[in-house]
Amino acid sequence: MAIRAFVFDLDGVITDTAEYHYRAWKRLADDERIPFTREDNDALRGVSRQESLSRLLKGRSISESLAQEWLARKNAHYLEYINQLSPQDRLPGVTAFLNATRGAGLKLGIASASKNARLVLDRLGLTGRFDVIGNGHSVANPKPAPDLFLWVAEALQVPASESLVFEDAEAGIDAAKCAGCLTVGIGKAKVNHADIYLPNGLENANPAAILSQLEADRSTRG
Ligand code: B16
Ligand code: MG
Repeated sequence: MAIRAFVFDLDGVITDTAEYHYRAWKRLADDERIPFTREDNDALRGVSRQESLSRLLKGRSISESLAQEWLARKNAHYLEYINQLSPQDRLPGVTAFLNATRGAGLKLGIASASKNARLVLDRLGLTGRFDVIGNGHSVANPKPAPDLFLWVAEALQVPASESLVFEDAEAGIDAAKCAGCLTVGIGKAKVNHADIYLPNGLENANPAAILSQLEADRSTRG
């Protein structure tokens, strides 16, 4: 069984928008006098906007209409930041890695929890590089449910078991594994349960070496 598609998470893999999510949540939290730290923000990696608000509230309850107003306000702050993104905000190694992936004849997909994924990719000048873009609008159940990865695999017309997912969040690796995909964990979060772990992201990585490593691991396991 050969890998036929690479599927990339966006925030933390292709670009680092976590800082802008932090600033946007922090502005809302400060205005509403809710404590919110960078560590709190780290726990929101790959987590949907709605679930991020519940975690920020730490058990406190607010009305649905107030929740909607807060979510809209956070997103308005976030849009202010991401409207300033440019191709220079691609993470190191991303451009070369995507070119090499395409050169190797693989399909390319995005599976991001963000409802702003298309806008972010537009700003990075990367929208046209992907065959399929799955985002926060694509499915009802967010990561760690497998739904988004299954949706992207189906849209790519590649079985999930022949897709390799690149993710920086624990919830993302859990979701991809549950969908039956192979996984590459990126960065410092709890992603070392992935099939392959790349602590430094896509910088100096290459698709052929990753595919060889997967093949070698498979032969070792028999
Ligand atoms: P939005 P990813 C995720 O993107 C972020 O990591 C997470 O912090 C954010 O809450 C989520 O998207 C939703 O984003 O508010 O723009 O819809 O890592 O799945 O690409
Ligand atoms: Mg991510």
